[in-house]
Amino acid sequence: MRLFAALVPPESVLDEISHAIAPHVGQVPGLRWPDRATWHITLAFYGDVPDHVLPDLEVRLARAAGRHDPLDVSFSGFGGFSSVRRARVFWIGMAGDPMNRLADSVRAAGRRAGAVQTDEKRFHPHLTLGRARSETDLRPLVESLAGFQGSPWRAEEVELVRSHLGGQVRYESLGRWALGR
Ligand code: 2AM
Repeated sequence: MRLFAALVPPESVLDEISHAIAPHVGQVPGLRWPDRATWHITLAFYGDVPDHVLPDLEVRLARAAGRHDPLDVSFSGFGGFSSVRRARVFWIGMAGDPMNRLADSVRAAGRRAGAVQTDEKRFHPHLTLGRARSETDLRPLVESLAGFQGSPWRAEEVELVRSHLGGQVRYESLGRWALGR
């Protein structure tokens, strides 16, 4: 099964982002806007994991979450991967560098449980808001959203998510573990 670990921001914070991007949704040629119900911040992408790994992964994720305090974070700054000029992914980032240690632990939990690690890119906390099939210049979009600053929120749980690929990607939550307990 295809798995990743994520933080899911509160609805009120997602409302702010929804509101900010609303005038642009559907207006950028080639950019698709995933359904808001799928929005999340990936901490670690595990790729395809054998079913038998799941129980151990859950134990290790619970332990990893327990070792980190809840995180006070906020959304800030829009951008593109691999760059704003040539983007296939449109995202919103986070202020500061607030969750690298947590992401390291969550990634290590997967490695120790035997989850195949396919994501070795440098961790860059973000929430994906749009995807393009070909490289797209998002400078006008990013410029028009400059100045957005999300309200502070507290990340309190790590979520393990299964992604079901298909015409429409669907995410299924397999469990949540509290930070700092
Ligand atoms: P993205 O949003 O930046 O594309 C589920 O696919 C989640 O895992 C997505 O949030 C995705 O990040 C992230 N992810 C990280 N590495 C990935 C990879 N190699 N393939 C697919 N998704 C990946």
